[in-house]
Amino acid sequence: MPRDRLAAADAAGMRSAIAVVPTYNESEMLPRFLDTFLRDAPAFDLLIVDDASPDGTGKLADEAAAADPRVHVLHRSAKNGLGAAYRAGFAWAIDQRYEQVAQLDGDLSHPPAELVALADALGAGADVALGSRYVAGGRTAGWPIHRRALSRIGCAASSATLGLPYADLTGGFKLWTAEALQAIDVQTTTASGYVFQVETTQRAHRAGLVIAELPFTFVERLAGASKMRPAIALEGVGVVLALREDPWCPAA
Ligand SMILES: Nc1nc2c(ncn2[C@@H]2O[C@H](COP(=O)(O)OP(=O)(O)O)[C@@H](O)[C@H]2O)c(=O)[nH]1
Ligand SMILES: [Mg+2]
Repeated sequence: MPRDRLAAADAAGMRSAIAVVPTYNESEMLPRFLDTFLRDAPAFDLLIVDDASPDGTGKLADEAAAADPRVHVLHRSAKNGLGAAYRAGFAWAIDQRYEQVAQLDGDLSHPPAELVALADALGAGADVALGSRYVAGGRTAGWPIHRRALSRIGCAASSATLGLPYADLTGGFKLWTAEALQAIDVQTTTASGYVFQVETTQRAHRAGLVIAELPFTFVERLAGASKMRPAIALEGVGVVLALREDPWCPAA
């Protein structure tokens, strides 16, 4: 954010930027994620939204919060999906008056250092910046062929079905202004799984927000396991079809 806007935000009692990171059974990745994030994204606070991970991720997050005032934790009572975790995290961040809200995975697939490029796009006038694997310069590293195919097909089919001109519609690396999250009424989104990413970008498009798409390299996790399941992919298909008729429309 440009310095004058930051100063104005300060004067209005706003805080500057935070990243919301949902976690479920990320105890193997969380310590590395925290080290990297706190070093590489110094302009951002961090909110971990943990769904009562049985592997103790929530306790690790609490320890990090006790050690560093930039780190905050939201504990939820059960695994309720990525969309629900993000809705809770966004509500918290807006309530705390953050000016910019990022979203990224807790397994370092979305490099925290790249938040600077997304923030520059907001500084240049975008309302939301999408980290994109599928624009020139972006890519995925370390994904097996079936994951690459699933992602590519998911992106292409969703953009074609919904008529949305974005290369990486299913990606989860984004930076929003708080106003943009409010403009899309993010609390009334309904997707529970990963298709939440499509639903929010579709709303941003319909609301006429300025959407920037910036290349980054998605790096497959080095430890821990993906929570992607066939049922989650299937929810995606159903929700994308339903989104063609989404009754939501932006406030006049
Ligand atoms: N709080 C919460 N986090 C989740 C849930 N499902 C996945 N995540 C987190 O969302 C992020 C992306 O999930 P991941 O398993 O890496 O998916 P993949 O990258 O598509 O294989 C990771 O930080 C996960 O821990 C969930 O139901 N609740
Ligand atoms: Mg992942």
